[in-house]
Amino acid sequence: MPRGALIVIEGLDRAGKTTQCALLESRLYNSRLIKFPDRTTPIGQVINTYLTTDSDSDSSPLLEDHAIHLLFSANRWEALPSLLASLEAGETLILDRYIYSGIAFSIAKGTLGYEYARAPDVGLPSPDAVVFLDLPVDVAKGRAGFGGERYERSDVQERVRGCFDEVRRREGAGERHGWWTVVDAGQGIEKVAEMVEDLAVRAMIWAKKNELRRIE
Ligand code: Z5A
Ligand code: MG
Repeated sequence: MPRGALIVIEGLDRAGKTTQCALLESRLYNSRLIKFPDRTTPIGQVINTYLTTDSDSDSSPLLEDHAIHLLFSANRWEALPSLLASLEAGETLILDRYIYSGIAFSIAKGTLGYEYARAPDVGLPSPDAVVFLDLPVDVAKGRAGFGGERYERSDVQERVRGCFDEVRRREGAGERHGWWTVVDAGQGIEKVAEMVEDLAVRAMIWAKKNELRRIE
């Protein structure tokens, strides 16, 4: 049986990642959606406390930047057996954020270098397609839910947007031309969904003919 495709949806806050992942899962036969961070595991619960607490306190001391970065990566590694089982069983895996959020959000702090930030994810499965939903921060601010968590501030989001540009330049290049696509997330939900579905179908065709790679 051919392996399943690994499709990653990335983007800034409120770009519509979760909306699009759910739509894609509902439209693709034999697909499975996983969101990172997975806040349900013990590691994920530490991450959740970090994200939902905006300052140092006795009940929740601020985690050092490298330490929280490694926990985000550990949260992906703990999902590895399940990711591989799905792909081997031929399921299309849709990931709502992945290592690229990990790199961009951490390097935006200015305390971690690019190579340090990407190193802990080396060895994880490499996506067959990355769809980056791009949205100006001032548009994202107008969408429901912006502002509730640690990174949901305009200055942070602006820095992260610049860091995602660097991630796209460094990770999206190479011989697999077109595997990283930037989609204008300011369009209507259905319009974006059609583009995402088209990219997903191409990734599924690619995955049938090519072995799964690992992040190198
Ligand atoms: N993080 C990290 O630091 N390191 C890591 O390794 C990883 C993550 C994996 C987790 O956030 C935080 O962790 C995140 C990065 C960091 N911090 N920030 N910022 P999360 O993923 O759990 O965040 P969330 O609460 O799910 O928000 P989100 O993912 O940023 O939003 P979204 O999924 O992109 O958007 P949405 O929920 O689909 O849509 C938002 C609203 O907009 C909703 O009302 C929709 O109906 C509406 N919407 C969606 N699409 C459209 C269009 N096209 N037009 C108009 N309105 C729309
Ligand atoms: Mg989301």
